[in-house]
Amino acid sequence: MSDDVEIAVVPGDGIGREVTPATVRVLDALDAPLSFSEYEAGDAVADERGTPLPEETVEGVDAADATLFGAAGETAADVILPLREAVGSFANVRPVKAYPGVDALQPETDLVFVRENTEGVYAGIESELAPGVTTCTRVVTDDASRRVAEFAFDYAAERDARVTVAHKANVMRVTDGQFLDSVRAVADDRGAAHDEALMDALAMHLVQRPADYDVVCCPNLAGDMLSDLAAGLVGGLGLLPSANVGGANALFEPVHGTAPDIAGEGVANPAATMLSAALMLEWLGETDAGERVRTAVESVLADGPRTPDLGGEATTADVTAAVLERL
Ligand code: GGG
Repeated sequence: MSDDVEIAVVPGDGIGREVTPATVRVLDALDAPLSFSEYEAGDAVADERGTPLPEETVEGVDAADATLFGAAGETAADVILPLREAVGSFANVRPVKAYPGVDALQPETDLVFVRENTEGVYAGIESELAPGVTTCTRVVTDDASRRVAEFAFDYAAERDARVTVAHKANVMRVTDGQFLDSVRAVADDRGAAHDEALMDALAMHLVQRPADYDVVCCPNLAGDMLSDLAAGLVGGLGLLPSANVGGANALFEPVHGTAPDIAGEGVANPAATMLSAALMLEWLGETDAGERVRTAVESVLADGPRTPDLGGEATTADVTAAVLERL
């Protein structure tokens, strides 16, 4: 591994403060020349300093080779969205996979959501027109839609997989219509086959037959919701990593949030963050190191200690110790 790979670590709030340090311990144990700088973001720093995203955090993320992020709570819109923008990400990649040994509603699930990461209703262009009357502006552009579609088709081609585009263009004719037209144009340019699915029906089909899907290209908010739904097929959000990619820099984070119901108890499942770190290592070109982390996590999921979300009684520290042993 090349020298001085600088990782910005932003634990955020809630269980982000438990699973992120656990993951840094695993990265440290790889004995690779990674260096870590920790930065604050989220609800706690907002209370202390009046801003959820201090300037030095954005500068640190900007300067780092990659960022490992934990979780954001009430201030998510002021933290995750600007950080994703800071790394220039336009695609949020969320693999959803059933792991051997983990109870899953749908054990054959193995798919990846590629979520548009910059626009749509998720951009939060909202206002109150008058008391009790609110509005949200949804911007969907051909450029951003084609850009994420190109990414999804490239991603699928590398894996010999098929793209399904999720949309609701029969109702959201202009905005989802634009997204769908842009994805179709990319598919046409490439001569690539793809499937199209109305996102409400897709939600049902994902539950019934997830094996029908490989790479699901989604508008921003739909990608957030459908990936959480799919987490329920494989054992929960404690297992879903994500990569915010597309730019010169990238940010990796578990799909889950701060989990206030268990925060502080030391029982959060660190697997999603560790698997996010594996994606980060691969993105950095350190495929062997990434594979070591993923294999160790999968081995622990198969027959090691389990946190309560997976039906066990182990703590975050127990799972981390087991991953370290199997690295
Ligand atoms: N680790 C990601 C996190 O904090 N998730 C909570 C959340 O609100 N996520 C929304 C999103 O991923 O856009």
